[in-house]
Amino acid sequence: MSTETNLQEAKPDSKKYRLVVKSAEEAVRLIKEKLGDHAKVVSVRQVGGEGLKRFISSPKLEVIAELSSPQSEAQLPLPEDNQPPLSPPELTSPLTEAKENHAELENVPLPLENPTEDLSDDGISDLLHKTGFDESLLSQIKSWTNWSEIKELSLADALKQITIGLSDRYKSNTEVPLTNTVALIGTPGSGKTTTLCKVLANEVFINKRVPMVLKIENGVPNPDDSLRIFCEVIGVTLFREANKLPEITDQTPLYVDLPGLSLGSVEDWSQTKDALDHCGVQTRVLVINGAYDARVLHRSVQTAKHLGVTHLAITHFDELANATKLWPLILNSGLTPFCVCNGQNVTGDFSKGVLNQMISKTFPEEIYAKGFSSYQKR
Ligand SMILES: Nc1nc2c(ncn2[C@@H]2O[C@H](COP(=O)(O)OP(=O)(O)OP(=O)(O)O)[C@@H](O)[C@H]2O)c(=O)[nH]1
Ligand SMILES: [Mg+2]
Repeated sequence: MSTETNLQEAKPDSKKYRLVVKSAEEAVRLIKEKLGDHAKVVSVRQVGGEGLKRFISSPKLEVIAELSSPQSEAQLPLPEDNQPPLSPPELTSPLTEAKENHAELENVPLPLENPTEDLSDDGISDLLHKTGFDESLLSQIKSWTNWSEIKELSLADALKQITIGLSDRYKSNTEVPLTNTVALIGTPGSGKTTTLCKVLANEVFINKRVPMVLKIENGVPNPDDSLRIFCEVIGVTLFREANKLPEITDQTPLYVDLPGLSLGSVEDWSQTKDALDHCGVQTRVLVINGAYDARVLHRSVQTAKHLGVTHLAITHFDELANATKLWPLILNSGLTPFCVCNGQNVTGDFSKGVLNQMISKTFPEEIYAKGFSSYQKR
């Protein structure tokens, strides 16, 4: 495969290097050749357009590799061309990154004009309602035993207590452990295949495992050349028949891509359950489009429970201004959060830090920016 490749220092003092390659094989070879055995891949992204369809027309991967040991630094090759150093890739949005760096809730920044001003009556509840906070979440919060205290606090403190309350409830949910057999299930177009590609790229480049993919048709056509080409590019074998699969191990987990299941056809869901039982697939991830109406999402969860679903993946998170409608699903569905997807890029826009992602989209930006005093004057 002939490929235009460049190897450049991503940031002169960071020991990070950027490669643009056409396949995982080429990335592995170049990293080893140019950076040595100590280099590790820190991120991989699709270059040129978004979505699987654009990816297959000209598959290119941008790989950022980092040198971890001082010995290998000494052998560093100089950038091969005269192009200026590149900035590191945007791994996450600045807000998400800021929140991810603020694991301690005490540090959640609340840039209010007057953060110490007290709220009265149900001021906080009205304010949240006005800024589009999900009603069902709001009534859940109002049923918390400490709500009577929260509503007496200043806006900054009230938001902090709500964040703590949500986080505590998230963490107290029992987690279903992941296994080596994972299927992505959901309604048509919910983002299953795109999510699968993101998970696969993460497995290959970051976890250094060798995943396999089984594509099940199950009577419903699941034509998808793009998945086949994506698998080829990142060096993953795609199987179409379960009985041809080699042994599944910790190093060679199995991922299953399925056709979309319509909420109107319960039969499709039960057939899929039989197929997954037959293949011994234990981890069953329901992929939902987070931009859908909450009632539709609730129905998807209820329907998927008949299929023995264990985990929840949320796509189209980038399209949400506020993710509060997703909290009741996350807290009450009994499904373990799996990941959040933030865009069409098939190798990026993916986070396993669901709690941080949710917190970063719980309170609208305007609520931070707005002083409570101006709200009171309305
Ligand atoms: N904005 C945005 N678009 C996404 C995201 N995930 C997937 N998409 C887009 O949603 C569309 C459907 O994605 P697919 O991954 O093909 O969905 P699917 O569930 O596999 O679809 P079927 O196999 O046809 O049921 C594509 O155009 C994707 O690029 C996301 O997180 N954000
Ligand atoms: Mg698909």
